[in-house]
Amino acid sequence: MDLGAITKYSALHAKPNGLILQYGTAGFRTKAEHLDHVMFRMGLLAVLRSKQTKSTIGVMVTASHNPEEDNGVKLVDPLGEMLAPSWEEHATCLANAEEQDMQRVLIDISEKEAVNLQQDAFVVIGRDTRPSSEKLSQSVIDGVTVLGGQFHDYGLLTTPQLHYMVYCRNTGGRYGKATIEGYYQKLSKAFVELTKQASCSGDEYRSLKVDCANGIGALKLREMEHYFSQGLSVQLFNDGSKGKLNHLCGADFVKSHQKPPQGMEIKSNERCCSFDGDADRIVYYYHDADGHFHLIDGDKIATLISSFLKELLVEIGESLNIGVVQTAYANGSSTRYLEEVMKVPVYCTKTGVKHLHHKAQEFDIGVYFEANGHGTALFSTAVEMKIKQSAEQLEDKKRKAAKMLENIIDLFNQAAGDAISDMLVIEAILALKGLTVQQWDALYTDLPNRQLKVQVADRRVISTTNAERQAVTPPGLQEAINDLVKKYKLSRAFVRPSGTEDVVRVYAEADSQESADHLAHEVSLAVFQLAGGIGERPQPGF
Ligand code: 16G
Ligand code: MG
Repeated sequence: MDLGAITKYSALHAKPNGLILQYGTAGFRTKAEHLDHVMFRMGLLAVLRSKQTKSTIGVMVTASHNPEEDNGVKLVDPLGEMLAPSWEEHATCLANAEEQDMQRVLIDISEKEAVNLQQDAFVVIGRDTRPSSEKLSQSVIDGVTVLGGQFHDYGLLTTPQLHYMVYCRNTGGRYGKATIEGYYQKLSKAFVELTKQASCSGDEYRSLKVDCANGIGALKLREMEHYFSQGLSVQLFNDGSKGKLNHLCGADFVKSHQKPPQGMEIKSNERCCSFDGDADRIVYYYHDADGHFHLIDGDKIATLISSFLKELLVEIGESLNIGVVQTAYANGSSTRYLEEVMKVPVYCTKTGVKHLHHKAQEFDIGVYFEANGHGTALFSTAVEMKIKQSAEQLEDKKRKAAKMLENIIDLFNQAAGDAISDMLVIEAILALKGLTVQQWDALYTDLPNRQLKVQVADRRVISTTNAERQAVTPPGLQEAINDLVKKYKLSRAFVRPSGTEDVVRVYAEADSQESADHLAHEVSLAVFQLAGGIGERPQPGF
């Protein structure tokens, strides 16, 4: 390590005095103007991680669904996964070190993690379309080069595309080619082969309206469109040509406001979807003939996908273990439907993709989705091999199912939840099953629900257990929630400190919207009273 050079370059990316940031659920996120030093330092850290794992590491510059003025950065581990927890701690330490402590912190990390500093390092970098992203990714590159790392800058990419590149590079090309064409070709080939099998390929299945949140998804989908146009035609809205990123549009807006994005004209029963700002989330929706808006969120996407996979397995005659992974935010109706009707085992983990991804890896086939639309399906290597063999050997009908499954395995981005890949999987399943968006929606009816935020002096006073469904501290809070929940039918409520904002989140569901709203309000009051609420007491009404 050339400590002199590091000190010199670090001073060019100086940390604002007193600024403390945390590597949160999805990396660092804050106002873009506070991030230059963090980017430089994450370049340094990526080199150390690459040397330690003897693999390519990814660095993605994005703040996903957050406002355009924000930015963020996260590291991608060798198999396309989120950074390992012990390295998240190193990231926080390094980002918060004062200039004069930088050298010591770097040496500490290298020693603790037994990093061989002589080892080569390779880092790949991607960024979203935020105005601040280009300069910030240059700061990452400065960090990489000053520590002697090699790099490839992919420039503009969706977050899942960067995960894909990392995965491809570390598996010797077996997963796919680590180029943007490689990504387009792999997914499109699988999609076109799959949809060729559909007996219903009428107009209804051929077109889809996509709200791209004025983000990177628009650019990439436009580039990719002609690769799969045989199977699907997409009409892009909020493509970044005029509107602001994530403003009144995108998956997060649609899911949290339960209304359509601005800038998209929707006719009744037309199938529409929204990506978020870095295209790793997707939700679907439509207007019925009476003009009512219907949201089809991550839970219903997981249901469609896992049901279809289960059907294919039954057809092939394979009894592989398939599991669905959700979080506490999953609508109670979805969990009930999966367990009782589909007979698929369901597991609940803490919020944050890394927790779901990790759990899903325990199954032959693990389907995971957050209600907010982030998810994918993972297939174990053994399953992939078995399916490939079946596709060669089995007789006609079974072979067809095995072939479909083979295509589906290729179509899912197994490195991360991916709006583009999920969209193509969903479109293929709808066409193959001949399902309209209304029929899909009608699988089950969501329980009415409400989410609220409460401001408290220190959100860390709330700790939870049982995958965030129960509060352990402060004392008395869980008992209070239990008593409130008892007052309503089909009700459930939980609270958790946010991992991305300085607030406590409240979730409630019940048999009617009115009850869900009341319950959420009462729970907010309990949080306010028992967990040190600040500012105005929560008011009823939304
Ligand atoms: C991050 C997570 C997302 C999670 C959300 C929760 C990733 C890539 N993203 O955006 O999965 O749902 O945080 O935010 O892990 P909250 O803790 O503020 O509720
Ligand atoms: Mg995102």
